[in-house]
Amino acid sequence: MRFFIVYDSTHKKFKPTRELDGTEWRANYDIPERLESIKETLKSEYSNAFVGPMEFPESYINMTHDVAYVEWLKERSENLEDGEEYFPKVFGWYDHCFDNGTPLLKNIFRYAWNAAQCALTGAQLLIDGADAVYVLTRPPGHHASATLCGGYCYFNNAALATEYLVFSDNAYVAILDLDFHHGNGSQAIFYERSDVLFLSIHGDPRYFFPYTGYAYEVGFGEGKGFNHNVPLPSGADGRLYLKELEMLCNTLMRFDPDYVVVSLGLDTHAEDPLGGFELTDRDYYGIGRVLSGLGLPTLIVQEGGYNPEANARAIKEFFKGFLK
Ligand code: SP5
Ligand code: ZN
Repeated sequence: MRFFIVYDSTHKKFKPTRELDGTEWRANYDIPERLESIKETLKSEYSNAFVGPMEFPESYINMTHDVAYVEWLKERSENLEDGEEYFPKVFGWYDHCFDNGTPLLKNIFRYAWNAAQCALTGAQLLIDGADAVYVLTRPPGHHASATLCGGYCYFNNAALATEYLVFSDNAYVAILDLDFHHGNGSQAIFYERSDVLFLSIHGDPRYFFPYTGYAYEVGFGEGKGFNHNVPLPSGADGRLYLKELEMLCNTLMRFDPDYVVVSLGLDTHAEDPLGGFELTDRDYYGIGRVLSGLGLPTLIVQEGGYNPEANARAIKEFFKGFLK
């Protein structure tokens, strides 16, 4: 198995401090430690698999993001003061953001682009013949759409990697989104496309952020039938989750993709502070087994997961299963 882990330490300098949850300010959950704990665990088992990111032209961002959105992000990125946190205006069209948890900081463009380049690197390694690549990066991406940041996401890392595979290799790609939260950005980007299949298991949109991902969202136009949402009730355990995952994987195999891009959130873990599922460490072994059973070149992109210790245990089990 040709397996790589793409990691870059630049993310450690990206430190949002707070977010507005309803009407309360609280500490921002997207902290460097949530990735560093994973890195430490994987370094001890798979240190030879680690590689750094390659460089890509900035224009590649426009494979998924509108020019005006990128310019907006860049302008603030350059003009904010050190330590300043700008919370975009969420209502109307003044800013490009859909929540109050995604502050702009100085150099945010650089951090977001760095994460995206890690994902593009993973895609390139797959094109070059790797069997599997894990992109260990933050900020995450699956909530970001062509024109909006939100949910801690600025550029959609998984969507950019997907577009890169489609354009460079004339490929059909299935995105399997396993973060606790619905990948509303990824869904929106590919909603009218039949060359990219979007599949997602997530918390019930009636109660959980980002309040999208109903089963009736099935795609539009050309893309009708190429979008599958599986919302699960809060408290869903590994038994239910793995059963639903296996069914979704049958749908995936019928699409017969050239590549699979997994948006892997570890916020499905019972000990996660934001997610509402009850998965245990051992369940990630099962998820790893199911994904390796697909037998397809796979790009695994890190998304959420906000308990550093639980993240480390979950990822260890995941790769034990996946690389078995
Ligand atoms: C990538 C990712 O996992 N992003 C998750 C963003 C979650 N944003 C927090 C939403 C907070 C919802 N608060 C509900 C009120 C309950 N007190
Ligand atoms: Zn999440």
